[in-house]
Amino acid sequence: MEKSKWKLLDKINKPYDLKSLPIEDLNKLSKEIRSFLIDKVSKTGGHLASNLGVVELTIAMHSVLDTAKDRVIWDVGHQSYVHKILTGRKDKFETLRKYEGLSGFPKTKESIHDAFNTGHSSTSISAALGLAKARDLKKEDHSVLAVIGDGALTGGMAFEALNDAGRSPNNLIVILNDNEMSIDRNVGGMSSYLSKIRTEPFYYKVKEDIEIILEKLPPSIRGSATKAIGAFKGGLKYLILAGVLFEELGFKYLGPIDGHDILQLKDVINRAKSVKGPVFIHILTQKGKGYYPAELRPHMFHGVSPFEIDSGESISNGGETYSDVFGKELVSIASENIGVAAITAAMPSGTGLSKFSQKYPERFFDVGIAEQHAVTFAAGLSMGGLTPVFAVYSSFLQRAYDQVSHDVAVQGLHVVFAIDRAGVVGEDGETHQGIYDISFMRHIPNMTIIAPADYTEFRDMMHFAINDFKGPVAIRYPRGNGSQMLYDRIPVEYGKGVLVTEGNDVTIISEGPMVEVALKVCRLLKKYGISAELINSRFIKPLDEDMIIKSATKTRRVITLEDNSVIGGLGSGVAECFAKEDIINIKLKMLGLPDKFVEHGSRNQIFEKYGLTVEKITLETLQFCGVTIEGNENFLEMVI
Ligand SMILES: Cc1ncc(C[n+]2csc(CCOP(=O)(O)OP(=O)(O)O)c2C)c(N)n1
Repeated sequence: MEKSKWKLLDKINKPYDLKSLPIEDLNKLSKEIRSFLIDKVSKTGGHLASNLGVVELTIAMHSVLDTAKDRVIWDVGHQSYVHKILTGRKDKFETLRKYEGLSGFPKTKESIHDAFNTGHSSTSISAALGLAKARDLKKEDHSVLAVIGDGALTGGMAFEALNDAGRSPNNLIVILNDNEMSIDRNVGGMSSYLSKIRTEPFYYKVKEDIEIILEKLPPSIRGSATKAIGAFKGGLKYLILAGVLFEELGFKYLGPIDGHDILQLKDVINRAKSVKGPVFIHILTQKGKGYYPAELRPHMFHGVSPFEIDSGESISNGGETYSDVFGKELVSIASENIGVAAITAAMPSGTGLSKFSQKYPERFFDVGIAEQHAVTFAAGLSMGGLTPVFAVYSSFLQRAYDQVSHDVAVQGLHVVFAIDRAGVVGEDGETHQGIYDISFMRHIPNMTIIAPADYTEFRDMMHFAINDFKGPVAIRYPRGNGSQMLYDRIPVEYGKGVLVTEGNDVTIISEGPMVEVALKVCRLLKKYGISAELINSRFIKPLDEDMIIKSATKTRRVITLEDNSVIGGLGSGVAECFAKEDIINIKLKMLGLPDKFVEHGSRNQIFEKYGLTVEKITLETLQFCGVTIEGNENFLEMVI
């Protein structure tokens, strides 16, 4: 058997094993954990840089807490790998983010050490306050901590929670992990404020010194001295600034602390545990620490696919993605249309907007992790005469449902929602699936929703949505790659679908990337003597009802195929159309994602599980058309 490289780590099977380790060993352990993380994540892919930055913090927390009882909420949760390693899950690390393997985020179902599921940003302080209130009402006795990054602190929910928690009497510890980075460089006034504190780190020291002096004074004069110095400290904090904002909100501010010094971290967490009421610990860390390529380019190692350890280079060259096509085309459109503005909520590289940000910095807006603000801000830009394009991942747009409806759609404003990562996302799993956007956008009055089947259609749709159309419009497109062109180019026309293939036995109505799948299904069906009519809906709202009804009344059998939840999706739209037009005697089958939170795994595995592969859809369609096949399990071999 190969000898393990991680001698100390091998002995850590539960957090308790840390308690007896001297500081030298804890420091050695942090090195081993970094090497373990780099080794494993280079194979599985995942969130590397953020985890490298919290190694000492996580070791310190587990040295002074008992997370089987004490509750720690990791904001976003992408930085919880070290926590997973130290809480008995290191042997399963090869399965990280894989189908039926460890999740890349905290999951209460996975371990008693995971206190609350996370995935979307800025929820930790709210959840922690809830847990602290519940603890106190039930007269229980344990600590509650929220660990939040400076990026996540830009989200509105974090401010709402600080505002509420600060005036609460409940013991609660918020640890701000400040590495000056969101995925890309952090932005905004709060970020500048934190930078100022970074450069003036002596306030904590001064406060500490005063407290030590007070403790040493004889009891007879301690009271009046404390009062006098309290007034002085009040002035001092304004003078020196550090943490005054958090103190004014009602927190006791401790910091800034070197987030890579385990002894200091243990000390400050222990101190915070003894404070009554809410405490705010501000620690300074380096994202990507200990792995040179990640230190150099932390944004590239925020979320990575498998990579070569020596060079840091990605192993797979994924080719051009939908986000790449979007980014390039937007730059091109903006060169002619000077009213186009691009908005991101802290994801310039992920959404493909980096080039736009360099070329048109005055028309580019990174608003922080603030999807709600981004949408209403876009509404303002639109009202002011610009054409805003908000590029956002499908699952994060969920945050801004009310703003889409109340601020954009009610006023019929021309805002373009570029919904990236729509459909099944894969390894990030249930919190990140983009399988609900059709459902939560479709019923909003005034909203138009389109989805391209290939890159050519995507570019044409972007021109349509930005230059030709006026009103709220969403273009949804998937993660990863697509095809350049599936069929001859047909201009995009409002409300018009495309009849891709003609047939008589069954109508397949599909959207976005599922059109390519459906095309393959149609070819297979032909081998079984079934002639299928394929409609690319293009417009999910409004549907091309004329085309759909004409085809359905011919074939009398309709299958809808989408990479959205079947509830409220394209299929629902088709069913509503039949109901509205009083079309009867049509068999309708809806294929898509089920009514559940879809787990993590590769996209192919998820499609396989939920019956959305070419083979499974073909089989389903054959049965739907009354064609029975002997020995279904050998179907794949039979058709190839
Ligand atoms: C609502 C929402 N929007 C966007 C994201 C994508 N996202 C994941 S982590 C991250 C940056 C977090 O930065 P920070 O909190 O500072 O943590 P760090 O990775 O720097 O440790 C972003 C934007 C998300 N998870 N949730």
